[in-house]
Amino acid sequence: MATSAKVLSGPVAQFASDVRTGLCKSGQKELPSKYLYDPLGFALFEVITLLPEYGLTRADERLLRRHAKEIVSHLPSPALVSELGSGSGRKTRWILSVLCEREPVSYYPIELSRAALASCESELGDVECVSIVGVEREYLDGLREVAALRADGVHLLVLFLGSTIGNFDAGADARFLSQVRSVLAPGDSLLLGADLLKPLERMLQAYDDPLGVTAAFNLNLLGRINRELDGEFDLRQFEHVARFNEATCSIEMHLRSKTRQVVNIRRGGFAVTFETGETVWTESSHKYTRREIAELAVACGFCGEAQWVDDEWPFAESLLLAV
Ligand code: AVJ
Repeated sequence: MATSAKVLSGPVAQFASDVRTGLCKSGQKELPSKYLYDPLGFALFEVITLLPEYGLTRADERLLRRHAKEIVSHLPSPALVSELGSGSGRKTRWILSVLCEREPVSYYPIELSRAALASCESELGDVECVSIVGVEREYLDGLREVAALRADGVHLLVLFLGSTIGNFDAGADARFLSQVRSVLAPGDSLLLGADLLKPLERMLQAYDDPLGVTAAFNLNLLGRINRELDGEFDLRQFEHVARFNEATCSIEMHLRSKTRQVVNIRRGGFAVTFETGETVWTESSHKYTRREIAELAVACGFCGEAQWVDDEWPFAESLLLAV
């Protein structure tokens, strides 16, 4: 009789396979940043957005609040709204409530994090005339699903806020935006939030805050492996590192092994050796220039309709039209 090995399926199997691929690579070990957002990671990210050193989310929200009327004035009516990675949904309130002054709005947040979808539904549930339909899918799959629901003559507005675009590897941001474009019809719009290049110290502080919240957010990825894959990481044997990569113009987060250690990931059926000082790269956050955003848009089949930049924290909100 065969021994009954535990068979993994669905999202846990995918997680196990991505962790194995990333940690068993020769050279720089890595883990995909999308896995930072389990319920604990999502809650820690929400705290990050409150940190004085991390101005990104507040700048994004300020721009949307201050310019919601003007942004909406560029959009044809009726419009359907979808958001790639809604997070808590707090920033989106301003656009939705202005749109609602014209017509009832359907809003489709697309999120892999169930905790984020639940938060979004309760955060925005009180905005009158908005019906919220959460889509628990990868961004592009979700967007194709939403686009297929759209009736003739309805404008599609896609929100991609918070500089999540910056988390793609170099070149992958353009590939992703081109794929988004291919789901849209000419005249549809994309509101893109992107964090801008700023003085080095300011960028580093934002990703290595003195309270250690970002460190906890980063280390939680190992905690998640322990919880979901029965891993045996001792979180105290790793430390958070934030550094600026000049070549890619990105802040990178890494987890550095304090000692030489072998870690067993039991449900994955493998073990990983870490050398003293070796790091696992967990996130890149690219910092854009305004010119770069404009060029990216054109290369991906959009034209720039308007752009707003925050004066306290360099961050740009760009309204792009599909051509
Ligand atoms: C909001 C996903 C873009 O890269 O700034 C915050 C997440 N990472 N602190 C970012 C994050 C570390 C973040 N995004």
